[in-house]
Amino acid sequence: MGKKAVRILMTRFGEGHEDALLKLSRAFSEAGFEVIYTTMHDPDAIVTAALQESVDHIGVTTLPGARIEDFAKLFELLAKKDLSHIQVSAGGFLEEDDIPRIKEMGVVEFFPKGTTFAELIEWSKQHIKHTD
Ligand code: B12
Repeated sequence: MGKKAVRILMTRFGEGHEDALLKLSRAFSEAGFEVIYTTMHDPDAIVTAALQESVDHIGVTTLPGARIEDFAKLFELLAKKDLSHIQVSAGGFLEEDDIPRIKEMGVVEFFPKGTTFAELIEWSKQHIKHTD
């Protein structure tokens, strides 16, 4: 009681596939997280939203066809705005070789297609924490 919910910004790289974003947002919300949902997909806009909303975590879906450069830009902007404490997780569809690359950049975990919502929520409850 009285404990502030952990805030997650749910977003995407690329256009379309809003349904997945909505389903994910709903699952996180039902699991007790406070979800800020945005369909913006530009790293600049995402970092601005993360700052304004004081989020603890950013979840990115790559289903719409994310580019590896988007992740590089996201981490560059987070560092520039002193927001490197915000962790980033991602999931969806990505070339196998790109998964270790985004993890090197700073993505804490990547959830490929086939991950169940139960697995996702279990991981999130253990790993997504308050940053303040
Ligand atoms: C539904 C769907 C559509 C619908 C979208 C409807 C809508 N309004 O959202 C429609 C038919 C419109 C569509 C269109 C297109 N689609 Co489509 N679509 C799909 C489909 C069948 C399901 C996606 C979905 O909603 N999944 C529901 C989510 C919740 O489940 P999930 O994918 O299993 O995700 C799990 C994990 O990956 C993980 N996860 C996913 N994201 C995230 C994010 C975070 C933060 C976390 C923690 C976890 C996580 O959690 C989920 C649960 O465990 C997939 C194929 C498939 N079977 O997956 C293709 C797919 C995503 N589409 C694809 C493509 C190519 C397209 C089109 C470009 C096709 C075309 N040539 O026109 C267009 C693009 C449209 C656009 N730009 O607007 C490709 C994407 C390839 C890529 N990214 O490089 C896919 C993979 C199909 C394929 N195998 O080629 N599509």
